[in-house]
Amino acid sequence: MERTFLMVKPDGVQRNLIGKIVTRFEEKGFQLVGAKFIHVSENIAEQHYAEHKEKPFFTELVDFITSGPVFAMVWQGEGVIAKSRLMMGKTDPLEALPGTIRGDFGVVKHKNIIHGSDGRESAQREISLFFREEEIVEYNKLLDSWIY
Ligand code: 3AN
Repeated sequence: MERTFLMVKPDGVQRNLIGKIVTRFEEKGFQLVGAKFIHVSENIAEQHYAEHKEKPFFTELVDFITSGPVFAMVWQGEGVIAKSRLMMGKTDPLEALPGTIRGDFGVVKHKNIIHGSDGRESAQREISLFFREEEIVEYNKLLDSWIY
């Protein structure tokens, strides 16, 4: 089953949005298989945002993601990578549609509430950057038989 890495960023945590965000993915029918509440180190932040190393906002990105605790998660389900990107909305919360997480809760691009992997390769990379194999919980949900 497909998996993705989602993270409520420091602004989402400060604004008490963890519960609302988790609820959206639960209600959609995706399964939470990993979660941790952590302070991201500078080293992990730089690896996480490696693809943006040359961008002018790289330092800002690293400073922001390390500025307070984040809620890191692994979610599982059919099509979870693409669907969670749709549920998050566009990078710029002012362009993100109402009904999406960024569209409903965010205002500016650098404080856009949530991160989600943008493809299979990044999902795998980000999950293994933040989680050890044994921190991912395999379990059957009876509810699944009503979804699939
Ligand atoms: P997404 O998070 O939607 O995948 P990316 O990967 O293009 O977007 O950007 C990573 C993060 O960098 C975004 N979540 C956003 O917080 C930040 N970011 C992107 N573009 C800008 C920008 N022009 N100025 C400041 N921060 C930006």
